[in-house]
Amino acid sequence: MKKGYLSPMKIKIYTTDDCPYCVAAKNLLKRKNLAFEEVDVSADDEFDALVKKTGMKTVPQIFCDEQLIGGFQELTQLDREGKV
Ligand SMILES: N[C@@H](CCC(=O)N[C@@H](CS)C(=O)NCC(=O)O)C(=O)O
Repeated sequence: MKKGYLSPMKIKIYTTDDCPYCVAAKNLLKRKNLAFEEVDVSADDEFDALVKKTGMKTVPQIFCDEQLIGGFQELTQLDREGKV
């Protein structure tokens, strides 16, 4: 991945309320001036549907151009590598 890799991509972040990692991920994206769409999956059935789709059991779940890149930790790692 090259620098600024995420900027031309469509970023979608699945969140729940009361989720500090979600807030942190959104803050990082905002700091980088990256536009994103937030999908709140606080409702149990919505969260369960997401887990069924991705196999990932935590939020946030961050997609770039429909591809799951991971959660806050993975986003932070990309940032550390200068790729966000
Ligand atoms: N390693 C994950 C941790 C995310 C995480 O623990 N999120 C919490 C909400 S803030 C969660 O989904 N907890 C539910 C669980 O662990 O089952 C990341 O960096 O995104």
